[in-house]
Parts: sequence; C-alpha cells; structure tokens
Amino acid sequence: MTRTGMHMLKKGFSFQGPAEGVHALKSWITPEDDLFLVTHMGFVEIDSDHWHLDIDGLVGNPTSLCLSDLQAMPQREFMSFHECAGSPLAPTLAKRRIGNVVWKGVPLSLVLERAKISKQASFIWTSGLEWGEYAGVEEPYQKDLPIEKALAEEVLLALEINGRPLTPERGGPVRLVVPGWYGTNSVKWVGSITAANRRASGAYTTRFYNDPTPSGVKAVWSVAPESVIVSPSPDDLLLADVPTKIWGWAWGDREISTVEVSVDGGGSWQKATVGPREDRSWQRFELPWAPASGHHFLLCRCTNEHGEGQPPSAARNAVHSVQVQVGV
Ligand SMILES: Nc1nc2c(c(=O)[nH]1)N[C@H]1C(S)=C(S)[C@@H](COP(=O)(O)O)O[C@H]1N2
Ligand SMILES: [Mo]
Repeated sequence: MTRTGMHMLKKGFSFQGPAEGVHALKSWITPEDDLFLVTHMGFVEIDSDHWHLDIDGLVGNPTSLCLSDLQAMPQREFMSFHECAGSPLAPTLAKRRIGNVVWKGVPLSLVLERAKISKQASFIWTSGLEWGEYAGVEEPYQKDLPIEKALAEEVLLALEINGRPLTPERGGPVRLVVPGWYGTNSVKWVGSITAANRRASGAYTTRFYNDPTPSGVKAVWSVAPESVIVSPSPDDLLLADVPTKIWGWAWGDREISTVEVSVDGGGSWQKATVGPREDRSWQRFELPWAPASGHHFLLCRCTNEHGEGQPPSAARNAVHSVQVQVGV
C-alpha cells in the first residue's frame, strides 16, 4: 500500500541504541546519536507538503492543519527524559532505553482548543501515519491519553529535538511528546487526533502496553522511579585506593528525592547526592568511592517524593547493577 507523499524507509520492528548501553550516556543532554530509536512497524518518510493533522470526534470545530498552520502557532521548549517501556511482549524485562532531550513544539492543548474540544471528551486518541505488521497485528499505531494529561502544558506536538527538526526516523515532521510518560505514548508521524469519551480500542492500548496487576490491568503511562549507574562501566580500569566516583542518572514522572548506592552487592547502602531537575529531566547522582582491590558489585536504587521506589528484580524499573574489577 502506498499513500500520497509517504513511503516506508524500513519495514518491521526496529531498535537502535548505543552499544555500551547506559554507560554511553555521559552528557546532561543526550545527543541524538546516543538516543535510542524504536519503531514497531517501520520508519516512514513523509513529504512535508503532504503532511496534515486531522482533529475530529468530540469537537465543535473539526479541523485539519497543514505543516505551516502548525508552525505558525505558539511553540515552547520542554526538557524531558525519554524512556522506552521495553517490549510489550515482555513487560517485566528492564531494557533501560533512556535519554534526556529538549523538545520544541506546539502544546497539544492549543490545537485541541482550536478544534473546540467538547466538555464530554475524556480521552484524546492519536494515530501514527505508518502502516505494517507487528506481532501478528496489522493496524495503525493508535494511543490514548486521559484528557487531564492531554491538556497539560508539557504535552507537545513536537517539531524539533535538541534544536533540530525531527528526522523521519525520529517521527518527523511532527510527533506527539508526552513528558513524564513512557515513550510508547509519544506517537511518531502523528496524522490524526480524535477526542472521545472512552479509551481507544486498538491493539496498542488494549493488547499491548497494559501491565497486569492484582487489581486489574494498568496502562503503561506514568514513568516509575528508575536509576542507572553510568560510571564506572564494567570495562573501566580502576585502581585500588585511587579516589573515584560512582555516578549516574535517576528519573521518573515524579521528582526523585533520594538515591542510594551499594558497593557490596546490596549488603549495605549509602546515600548519594542528587542534583536538581529541570522541567521533566533526569537527575544526576554521585557518590565518592575509594575502592579496595578485587571484584565489586555496585547497585543503585532511588525513591521519589511520594516514597515510591524500585523493585529488586522482575520489573522494567528493576534495580540496576554493574560489576567492576579493581586492580592494584
Ligand atoms: N507511530 C509510532 N509512534 C511510536 C512508536 C511506533 O512504533 N509508531 N513507537 C513508540 C515507542 S514504543 C517508543 S519507545 C517511542 C520511541 O521514540 P524514539 O524512536 O524517538 O526514541 O516512540 C513511540 N511512538
Ligand atoms: Mo518503546
């Protein structure tokens, strides 16, 4: 199937990310080259002249915007961590696909206002323009947001990342960005928005991206507290009694208030210092360390301002560990 002004660059599921994993993430703002890239059905290249966004459903003024209409609207920047929830087929596997970037775009709320969204609307559905198959399912990549989040100031129809226009692989010319929520919600190649009074019924909001919990399924929306050790990495050459530091990133939808580090495989924990957050950015933590020679098992764990933390294992935000060898 071909649609006017669009073609698939690469078909099928794809993941790209730095070979060193989280140990590559040394800078506050993640350069695009180090930022993971994910698609379920493939990457689509969309001709800017053909791109348009249709807004319909529970709205008083169904609207269609072309790219220059959107570009003429007020835009804002917002810094945010960007994290993939991992495979929807293995939701308890920690993949630690993460970065911290600056998005720029038009607040979704402005576009919804322009379409005169109805008071009856309680969910906003958005769909990507690509097509193809994922895990035996062949349907558009459609996601939903509860209206309170859809209207929040940080939710953008993004045109730029880190000061540059979105590439086709990044979801350009326009993608949704939902800071604080898992990447799956940030619909790339967005082409339509529907205001509705119920959740969307497609595979990407029912079969995939719903976690089983004792009290029923829970949508993969808000990002749970998580932290990773960036340095040292398992490959680093460390020397006994030479002072170094253990540092990394901690993040979550809610601000992180404490990070603890263990240098003895979880036997004891020490409080790291935790840096500030900007918008919905990640936060840097650091602990000075003068290691003895031998093998060391390092771990980190964080909690947010509500006291929510990280499970030791079997969760996408499970505690991260690094094993290092210290020489004499
Ligand atoms: N249209 C569309 N949007 C999508 C996806 C997709 O497959 N199709 N994948 C989602 C997932 S699972 C993630 S983690 C992010 C990845 O965004 P990135 O490739 O810019 O890092 O896009 C989300 N938006
Ligand atoms: Mo993802």
